[in-house]
Amino acid sequence: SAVQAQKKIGNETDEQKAKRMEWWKDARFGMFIHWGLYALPARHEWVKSNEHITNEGYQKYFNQFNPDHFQPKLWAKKAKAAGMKYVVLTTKHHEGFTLFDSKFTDYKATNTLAKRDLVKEFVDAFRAEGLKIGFYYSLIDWHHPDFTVDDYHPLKPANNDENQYLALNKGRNMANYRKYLSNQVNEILTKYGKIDVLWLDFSYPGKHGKGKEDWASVELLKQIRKLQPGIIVDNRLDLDEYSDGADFETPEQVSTEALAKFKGKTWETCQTFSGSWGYYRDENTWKTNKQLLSLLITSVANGGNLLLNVGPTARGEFDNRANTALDSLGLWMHANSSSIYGCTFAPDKYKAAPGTQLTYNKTGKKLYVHLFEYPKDGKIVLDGYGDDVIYAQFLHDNSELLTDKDKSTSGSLVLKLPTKKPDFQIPVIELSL
Ligand code: FUL
Repeated sequence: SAVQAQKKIGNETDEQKAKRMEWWKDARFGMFIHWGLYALPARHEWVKSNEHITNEGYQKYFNQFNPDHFQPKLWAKKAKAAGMKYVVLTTKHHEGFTLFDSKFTDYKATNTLAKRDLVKEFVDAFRAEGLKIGFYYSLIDWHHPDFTVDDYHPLKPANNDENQYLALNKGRNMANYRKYLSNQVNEILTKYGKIDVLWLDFSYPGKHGKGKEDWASVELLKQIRKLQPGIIVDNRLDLDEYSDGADFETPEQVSTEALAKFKGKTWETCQTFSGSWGYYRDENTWKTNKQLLSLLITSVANGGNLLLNVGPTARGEFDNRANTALDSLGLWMHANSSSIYGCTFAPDKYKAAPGTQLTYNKTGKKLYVHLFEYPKDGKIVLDGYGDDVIYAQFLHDNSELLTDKDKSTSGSLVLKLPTKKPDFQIPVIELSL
């Protein structure tokens, strides 16, 4: 098969890998944080590329960066209250600015009005709340003088003019950048204790793209595994031909419908509240609470994780819109998180009734029915579950739900629900098997 034809980088057994991935698969819900200088222009973390801003033009954001309200303890409390079990912070995004104190650049938080290593405080705060720690680190770097000008670079020539590409890339030496990248990955994986996730972003092989040679991906991954043997690494290093080149797939901003095709794989979908990852002041297309819940539940119903992003402001705070969204997720999770943690898709024999989604806890022998649409007739018919279910209750208050065996269809179970919908956006029924 295709998988057998794949190469391997390390020599970890399947059992060892399963053990390493265990906490992550159980966690199901994490927080992504995109924070950098782009929070100042507040119009997308790609602003430098989108608006073709030079290093000189971008310098004003470095000079102005002064996050006087940065209190990562508050972020950590919010994440925990929302039910999130891990966090992934942009230690450096494509703009090249590092939130950590790096020996290999002056373009770092320490040299701004912040005057300190923001990653250090972040790690301490989230660890104290018991969340696992993940670092995002951008392979792309629009600030480094040796990083080749390519399709996405702010200096990308108009009309894709080949001569201009050549002229712009004269004197740029990717080997130097590769060394810089490897040095910084080394820093973030040695200075802050045990790091649980590394989220490298991203490869785009092609004519003016960047692939595994640009990052020395195989060597880099070996270096990472040596420094942090337990770490979980994403799939954006362009190592698809290696069976152990990545620990999880990263479907980005895909629809709930599209999540079904990842069933059976190991994956995490990353999603924004509003479209942009960095703080975007004027973006007004925020997802509703029901859409966010639906992303979470649909992810688990297809055996994956949700990494939900917050883009803090330039002052270092979550804005009101983000706080409100996190608070409502927290309310739902407080009552219903048993249908999320440690859960996955249900065995094939159990089909979701119309208007519902199913998750399953194998060790606890529970099925969870998520009522996306509340039945008007107060009944849910579960075909083929009949003899398996020994008890049914709502999750939010553990109140019993009476059942009937449907005489007309053998093996069907009828759940009798109160006619008034419980006061939860998506109520959950727990079935004990
Ligand atoms: C993408 C990046 O280009 C976006 O800015 C963001 O970080 C997203 C999670 O990954 O590839």
